[in-house]
Amino acid sequence: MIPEEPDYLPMKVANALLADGPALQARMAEDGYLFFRDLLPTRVLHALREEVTGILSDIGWIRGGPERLAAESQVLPCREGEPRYFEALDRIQCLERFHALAHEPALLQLMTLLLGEGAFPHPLGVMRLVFPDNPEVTTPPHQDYRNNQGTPRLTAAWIPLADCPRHCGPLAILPGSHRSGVLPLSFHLGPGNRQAVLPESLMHTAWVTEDFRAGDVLLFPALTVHRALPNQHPTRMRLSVDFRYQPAGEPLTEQCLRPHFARQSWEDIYRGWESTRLQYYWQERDYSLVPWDESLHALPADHWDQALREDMIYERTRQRRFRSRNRPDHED
Ligand SMILES: O=C(O)CCC(=O)C(=O)O
Ligand SMILES: [Fe+2]
Repeated sequence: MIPEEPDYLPMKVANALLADGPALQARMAEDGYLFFRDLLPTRVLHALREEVTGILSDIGWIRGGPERLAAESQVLPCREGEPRYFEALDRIQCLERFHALAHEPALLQLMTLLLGEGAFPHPLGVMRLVFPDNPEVTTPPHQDYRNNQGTPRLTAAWIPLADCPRHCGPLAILPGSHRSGVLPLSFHLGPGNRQAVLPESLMHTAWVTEDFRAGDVLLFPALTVHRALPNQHPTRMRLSVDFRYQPAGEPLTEQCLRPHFARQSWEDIYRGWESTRLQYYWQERDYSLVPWDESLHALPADHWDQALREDMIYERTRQRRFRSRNRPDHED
């Protein structure tokens, strides 16, 4: 079922706090997010988008030629984790520019102010390839803590690779939700297959979002509830990345040191790289390894029936929508 969309308020812009560590920390502690305009150079994002859209047009997902950067989808939408998704993701995962973006000086400086000297990104970086017309699998409300574990001070940076106004499906935040502890889980078809069950106290809090522009960055810690808006653009995919940073000396789980979905080794990924500077950098960093706690990630057993049912409905609905959209008489 596609849930109704809540109303969204604008985010607070944190650029005025940029050089002030204590002020950044205080705002993060208060609101559970920090939103910055124009933090990253657009040429860096553009260069990565060129490479990602090159791969997507190569495998036929989007139109090639002069319109390639617009990432206009021309195939049946799919979702993270399906075999077809990995045709794209396995190749994108090897891009040096993708992993290098987590180490952009402006991001590292900001994370050092916020999390302290020695803060570092996990090598696990996530590329999101979000189709239009695929609302059932829009990222649901969730906290990252259950998926990553380790330190709750783990802080995500969400970065679109081009302008991402509201109708293109950017991220939204539930301000103050980081103070509600680790919330229960229920099944959802979207990325991670899990959503947070919100307590009554958060039901009436207003969500915040923005018309994101290329260069904007959103930060939030592992207990903040966040979600995506559905991508309602008629044709364009939403392409974004998210990286996670942690303070020096705190715990992390082994999976955060592997590539997303762990389908390749770092050796495979590094094969075509020009520089070795960012390879295996975390081995010199200060952290402790803690075991993965499956109970933090487990769904209630009876949710799997619902999962199967929703999956079947999704399969039929997306096919039907795609066929009707691509009828010769369809106008949009
Ligand atoms: O981009 C999305 O849809 C999800 C992003 C997300 O959940 C995150 O960055 O933690
Ligand atoms: Fe998340």
